[in-house]
Amino acid sequence: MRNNEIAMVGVPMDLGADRRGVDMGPSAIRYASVKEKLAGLGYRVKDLGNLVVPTPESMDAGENKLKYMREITAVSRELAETTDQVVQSGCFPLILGGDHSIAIGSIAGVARHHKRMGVIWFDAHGDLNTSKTSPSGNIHGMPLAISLGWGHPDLVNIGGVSPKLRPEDVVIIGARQLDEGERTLIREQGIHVFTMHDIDRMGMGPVMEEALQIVTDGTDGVHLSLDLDSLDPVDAPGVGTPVAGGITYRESHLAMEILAETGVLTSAEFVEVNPILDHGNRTAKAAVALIGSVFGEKVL
Ligand code: 5AB
Ligand code: MN
Ligand code: MN
Ligand code: MN
Repeated sequence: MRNNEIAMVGVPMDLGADRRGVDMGPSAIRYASVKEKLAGLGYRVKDLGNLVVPTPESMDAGENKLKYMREITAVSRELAETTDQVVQSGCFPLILGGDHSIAIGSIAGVARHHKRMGVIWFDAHGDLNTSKTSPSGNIHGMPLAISLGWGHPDLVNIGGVSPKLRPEDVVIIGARQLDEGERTLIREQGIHVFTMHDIDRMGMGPVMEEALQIVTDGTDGVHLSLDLDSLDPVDAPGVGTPVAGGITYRESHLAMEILAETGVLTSAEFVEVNPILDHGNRTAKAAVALIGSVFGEKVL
């Protein structure tokens, strides 16, 4: 990151998920003072505003197995160009979602600047479905598979050649609800997953140390993709697909603080904040607190 500069871009995307409301995530995160938080830490923040995302009510969802694929492809291409330009300009890309399908575009854009990129994926879910395995047809359940090169050709080829990532460079943290097809893929491809069980047994500190070793081994960049549903719904109720028994507020902060200490991150996104389902903007506030920690905020 040159001159401590962060470029922030909002993607009010909800075409990848069943519930409306996650399109307001970027606004909620801004309203929770993300810019002020980062400025207070000494960063220069450029807010590039939001990309334009079509409104679902104004369109037909298209094929039921890949809902709104055409529109998601178009927005993802634009996001790939945006994140690419942000990196080119020497700024750190911070992407605010929006449903998790936006990771397709952000990863495609930043991956152009790395020979091999690691990814840390905080999520209750695997996001490793394809149209064949998806129980919902919702593309927000597919972005990690797509970045790994598995899925519809139009999606995997967004913003450059596929695959963007290798399975051995990816770590999922916080998983507690996987579909059958995702489990098979994880086993067959040897994707590293730290489930809630692993976090309970090992503790978040050791989990992060192992995760960091995996994503930095042989790579020249690390992207953080944090789905707020990785947190326990008590701390992050404003998400479309909550799953009980998640990462605690403290554990999530420890994870971000460890990432900050190592300084390996080259890009980050915070997704799935849904203000309609939230209580008092708690989830967006949690996102901003985590953003503070991952950019180096400390008590002392
Ligand atoms: B999220 C589910 N696996 O594919 C599917 O919030 C849920 O980005 C996906 O992690 C959740 O529909 C997607 C059942
Ligand atoms: Mn997700
Ligand atoms: Mn999720
Ligand atoms: Mn490796």
